[in-house]
Amino acid sequence: MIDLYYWPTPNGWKLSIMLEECGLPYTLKPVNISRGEQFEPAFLAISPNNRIPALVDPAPPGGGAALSLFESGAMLQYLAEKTGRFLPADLAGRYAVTSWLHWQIGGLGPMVGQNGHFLLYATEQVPYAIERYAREVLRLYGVLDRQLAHTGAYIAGADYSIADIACFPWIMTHKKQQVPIDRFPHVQRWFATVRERPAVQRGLAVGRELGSPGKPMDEEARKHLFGNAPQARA
Ligand SMILES: N[C@@H](CCC(=O)N[C@@H](CS)C(=O)NCC(=O)O)C(=O)O
Repeated sequence: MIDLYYWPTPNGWKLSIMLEECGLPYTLKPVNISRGEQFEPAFLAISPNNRIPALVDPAPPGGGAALSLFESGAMLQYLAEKTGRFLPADLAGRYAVTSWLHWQIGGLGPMVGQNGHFLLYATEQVPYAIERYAREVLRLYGVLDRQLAHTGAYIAGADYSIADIACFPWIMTHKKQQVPIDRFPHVQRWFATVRERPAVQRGLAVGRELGSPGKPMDEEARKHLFGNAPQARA
């Protein structure tokens, strides 16, 4: 059975949602990133970048040794290939999904992450950084809105795909991130549709009891997450 190394965060939810969508059984391996467990050697052997999610599949297609993966985009692609779901078989369709998947990994995720950092967690207010990331997040929402206006359905076309699964948890943070989603009607429509999916609801509920939604971040979590932990300095 697949082991999912996980904490209930936007990047973690991508994988809990995907596994629920595919109906694949998995064992949850919580990695408490607020307590520094992402720096433990056993976890680093699976995820050298000290980030969740990661997974180990003891039975990869075609046989062979257990496969260990990090980076959510690679993991989504792997599970899509393993199950034949949420990634079109035709070349053009597959690369439309791949392009939007990479757009999420290289653009939407990091920019929304930095926006949240400077808006909500930085110890000092840095207006230049706040404005820079807020503008970039609005630009990215605009890009997604135009794409969804064009497809009229899901991000990479008529069918729900791993591009939708990757983007959804980051758009879900729009209120906290102070993004006026009503300025992006196609994103709003898509978001409401994806949120209704039972597997998305199940994926978001995975490990809900582990997190502390709504609670302010404590000092120890700040140390581990914002680079002041000894392990991060080493
Ligand atoms: N590009 C990575 C990003 C993963 C990531 O940033 N994960 C965060 C949680 S959402 C994490 O593990 N943070 C731990 C840390 O910053 O030490 C992916 O897509 O898997």
